[in-house]
Amino acid sequence: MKRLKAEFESFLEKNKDAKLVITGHSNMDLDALCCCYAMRSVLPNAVMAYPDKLDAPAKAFYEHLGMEFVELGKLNKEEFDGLVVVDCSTSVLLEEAKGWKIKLIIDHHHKSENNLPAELTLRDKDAPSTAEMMAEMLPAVSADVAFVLGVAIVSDTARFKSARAHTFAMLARMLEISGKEYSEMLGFAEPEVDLENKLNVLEAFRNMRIQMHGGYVVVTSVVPAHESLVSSAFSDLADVAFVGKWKNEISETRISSRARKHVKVKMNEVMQEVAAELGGGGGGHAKAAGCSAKARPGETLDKCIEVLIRKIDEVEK
Ligand SMILES: [Mn+2]
Repeated sequence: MKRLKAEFESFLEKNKDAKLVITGHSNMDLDALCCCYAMRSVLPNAVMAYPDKLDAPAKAFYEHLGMEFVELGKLNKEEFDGLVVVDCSTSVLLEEAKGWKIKLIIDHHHKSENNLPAELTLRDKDAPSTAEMMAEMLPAVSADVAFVLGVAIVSDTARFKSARAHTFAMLARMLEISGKEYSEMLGFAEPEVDLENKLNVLEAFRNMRIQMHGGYVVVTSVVPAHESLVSSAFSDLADVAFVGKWKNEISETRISSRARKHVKVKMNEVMQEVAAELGGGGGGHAKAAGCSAKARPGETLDKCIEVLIRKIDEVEK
């Protein structure tokens, strides 16, 4: 971490006046959004941009704070010195980075085969959020930056499920600097799901298939939208969840997968193999991962189960 902090500081030294664009992964979550915001605090000439859209909690927080982002695809690359990417280092989740010179990536995801090339990549795959890295690395943290980083830490650890001692130390510091209560951060980190989405998730429960493999309860479902919200909801009880959505525009399936903490198989490895076999990209974390596949959702979910069973056997041996 000391090395990352020093490299970040020397990057800032060289680029503090640069005209950069700060962005995160597609369907930005709170970690990506808040890290863009925190990054902007040390790159005053930078513009913040989203590649496509924000997920529901990120959108609500964005609107609450009145943040100003532009659409990445609408910017003219010639007018900027390059791109800074937070919370993402794979081209699968940032196709819009194509043609941009990437000056800096800060990420806590594993390096994938579709790794984005950057002049400097600061990666800590043991960090449960990019926000935790930012909280440590920023030379100075203002009250409003501390507040957004605190919200992102609570959100991206799924309320501390993936936390480590350092997470609590950083959160305590963010609470102190921001002067806010934990309950206020939690309110933005885990906002109430709106009525339409609640109905969507409950509908997915109705269409869910339940199987047993290696002593694990494994569930699958095909949904029209919100696959990650659905797979999170499933994994409140199911040991492993795979949820698929068909993307008609690009003729591919998106899978969101989750595993409960006692599951020994790593979901990012399952997702990578599924993607490799069906033509797509995959990655993420051990307990929460995703992939794309050039196959219909039913076939893709079958492949997920096949790879999972294989991985369970490998782990048993
Ligand atoms: Mn993250």
